[in-house]
Amino acid sequence: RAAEVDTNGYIVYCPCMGRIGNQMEQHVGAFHFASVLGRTMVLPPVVAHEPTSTIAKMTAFEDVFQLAAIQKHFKSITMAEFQRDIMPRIWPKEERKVFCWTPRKSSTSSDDGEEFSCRAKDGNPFGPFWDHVGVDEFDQSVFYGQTTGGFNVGSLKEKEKWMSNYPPSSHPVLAFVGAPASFPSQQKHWHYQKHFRYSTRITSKAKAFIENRLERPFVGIHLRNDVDWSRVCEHVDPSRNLFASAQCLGEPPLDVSLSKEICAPGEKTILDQLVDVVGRSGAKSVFVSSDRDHMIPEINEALSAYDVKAFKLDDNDAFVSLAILELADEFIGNCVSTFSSVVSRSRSFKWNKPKTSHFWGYRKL
Ligand code: GFB
Repeated sequence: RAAEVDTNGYIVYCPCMGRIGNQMEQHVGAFHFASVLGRTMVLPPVVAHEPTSTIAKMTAFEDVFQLAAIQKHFKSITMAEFQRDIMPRIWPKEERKVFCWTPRKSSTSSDDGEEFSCRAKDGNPFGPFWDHVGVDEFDQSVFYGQTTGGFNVGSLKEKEKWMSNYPPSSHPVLAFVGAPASFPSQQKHWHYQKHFRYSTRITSKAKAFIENRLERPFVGIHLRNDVDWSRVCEHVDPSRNLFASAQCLGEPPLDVSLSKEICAPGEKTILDQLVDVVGRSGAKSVFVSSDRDHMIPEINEALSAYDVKAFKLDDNDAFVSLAILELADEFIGNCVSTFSSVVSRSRSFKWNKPKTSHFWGYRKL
């Protein structure tokens, strides 16, 4: 059955910045924005950057998340339905505007003639994303930063600006070059994470791994230790949040300083803290998720007195890892990493009884 047109309009955006964690940080704000404006969200694909390809890979939203759980709370439509049923009716080729905060400079040319454009299709993943949506080109760029004060539609005034500047009657589709949301996410939007439930494929793999390989209670840990991460941690400033660090430090002014040890914990910090959590929780196994070094031998050695062993996935599937970590009895994550923040938000908001999270190198005062 063809989807009906929503006369309140649609929002479509490219999750063009960062990977899974970065994208989720922005989704929680963007879904809030769509709700406040009363528009239907076109469910964005997960954009992945694979080392073997120069073109980003798009995975349909509904292959990763449960549609029913999202649609129970948000007016939303799959990208496929939007393309098939909505685009031809309300968003014809010659009327496609694209929204960005300010004009974007070309990354490849110094062509001044085109300076005032969103350059929505310029570069990867921008070009591949709009190709995926089925947009060959946009007819006009709209710089909403000049007119609306942003996508912080917390106040009625901001909402009214959006409604009066871009009413659904003349702007049925608000298409954004990047997520209409702040990065990192705002604490007041974290609860939206509960509606992002993993698809049956992912959940059943996670549950099977827990059942077959782990013994409860188990501690799930996230070790973010690939080489790109040490470069991030060079930017640690003790008095400021970095990426997702509000998940442990809260909003400024910070009570505890951000440190290199919180961002890139050393082996001693990791093993001492893990032994402590295992000891206090009576855990019987450990699940390790990592982008590089899972430290399985080191962990097994450190936990030998407890007769507790560490396990990792055979295929290192990132979404299955996230699904296992949110189900863990205890979780120790990286406070700065947005990959860890997906887990901590899920643990806080997805379950009837909230699950707490610990962070490497960080102790609550
Ligand atoms: O998710 P993400 O934006 O979080 O990017 P950070 C990290 C990516 O690394 C994930 C992989 O999306 C995964 O592809 N990764 C990290 C993992 N941890 C794991 C893991 O435990 N298991 C698996 N399978 N994969 C920042 C980004 O990463 O890193 C910034 O936010 C920037 O955009 C910076 O790229 C260097 O916040 O951790």
